[in-house]
Amino acid sequence: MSTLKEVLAAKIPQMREEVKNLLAEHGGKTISDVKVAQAYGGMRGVKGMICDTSVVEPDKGLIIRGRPLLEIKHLWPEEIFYLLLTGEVPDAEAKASLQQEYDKRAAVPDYVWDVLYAMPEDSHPMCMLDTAVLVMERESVFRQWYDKGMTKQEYWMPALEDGLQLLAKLPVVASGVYRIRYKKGTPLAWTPGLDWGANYANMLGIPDPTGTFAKLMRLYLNFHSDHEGGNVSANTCHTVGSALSDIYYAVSAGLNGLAGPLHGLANQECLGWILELMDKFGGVPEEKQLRDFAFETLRGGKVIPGYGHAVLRVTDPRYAGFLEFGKEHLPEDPVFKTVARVYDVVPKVLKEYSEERVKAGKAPIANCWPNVDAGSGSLLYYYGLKEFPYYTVLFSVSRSMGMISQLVLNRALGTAITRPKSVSTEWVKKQMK
Ligand code: AMX
Repeated sequence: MSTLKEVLAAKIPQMREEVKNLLAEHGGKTISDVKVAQAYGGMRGVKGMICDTSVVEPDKGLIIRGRPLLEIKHLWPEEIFYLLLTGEVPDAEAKASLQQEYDKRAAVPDYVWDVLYAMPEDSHPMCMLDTAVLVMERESVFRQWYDKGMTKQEYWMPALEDGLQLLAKLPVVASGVYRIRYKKGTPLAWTPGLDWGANYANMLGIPDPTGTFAKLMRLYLNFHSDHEGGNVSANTCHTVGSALSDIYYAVSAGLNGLAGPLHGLANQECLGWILELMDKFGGVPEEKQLRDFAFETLRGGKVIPGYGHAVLRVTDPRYAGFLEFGKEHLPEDPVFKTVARVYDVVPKVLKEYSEERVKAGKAPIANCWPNVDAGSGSLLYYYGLKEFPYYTVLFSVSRSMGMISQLVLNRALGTAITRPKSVSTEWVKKQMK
């Protein structure tokens, strides 16, 4: 049976050869032009980096290694990580082997708990998670190998080891953050032989007599694993990693980006908005009440969390997958029913509001459909995970798979340090004359 490292070692020479030939033959050709509005607008749509783990099609959503997400929603997180890295779904043996790799690496150093316990009681769970990842930097095998001296060809090997170490520890640390921050008791230990998703569910300490919460966790960890290379967290992780900073530095930096309200933090805001709505109307609101509440939010200068996307122009398949899970497992739950009703009303409200904006000379809302964050919170809430500032931590554990696989592949390909050219407003003005 081959380990993940052996499978990658066999594939990497071919990947390198492919890129070398592509560059030799087409290196001088253009793949993107940049408009002034894009330079001022977050580089939206500028094709300026490579990511082979996944793509996001505006009309289809996430496609991991050529497989549309809803076709692979049954895969467990271990299988997704293997797929992201190698392009192949592992067979049962390879999956079990990866689970054993995690078993060997899941112990968390004591100093991590000391640091977490020393943090102020009102620290945001994301700040606690990012700090824990960063403080483990001293464990980096990449840094040890680098300090001793290694060839560029070898970079990916200690990077993979760091990645496996971090992935194995993340559910332990993240569940520990939950238990410390919300005073649920001391952190719980990893159970050898149990899969990554069920282990995380188990260590949170949420009662799960039917195993459905563990099922939701596997789905959640699958759905959030990757979203190509340009989003804030992946792009930040890539940029920091491109300086040969190790995986602990790079992933912690990426997660700091995920902690922003326009990115990963939106999922905590979504449930807050839903509960506020239910509170105002004493339960599941009528469509008219919901419509008024949505307009009130927009006219108050706020965004409707969970709706809109930088790339997607359709309902996010991840939202669709969560909606399907909710319909199967908790169809009568009032919070879930409210989420489903929001989906019937808010896209129309956003379209109307967008037309008003355009009349007032503002940019339209490019996408009025729900993104991943619009529904997941209601499912977590139902199973008893009610502390919604924690939700971005779950997102982080999952997204680390994408960031780590992208980083290992970039080490294998020897991707250059990131250094786009910035220009000044003066320069732009001169060009336009
Ligand atoms: N409610 C109100 N206004 C919205 C909106 C929403 N849900 N989505 C977009 N808009 C507004 C923008 O704020 C922007 O207004 P401005 O010109 O006055 O600043 C205008 O529409 C144009 O924006 P856009 O081109 O449609 O979107 P974008 O690529 O600039 O931003 C995103 C994308 C996700 C940040 C934005 O849609 C948003 O703020 N959504 C709500 C927050 C959210 O759900 N974030 C989660 C994203 C997914 C994730 O990373 N987890």
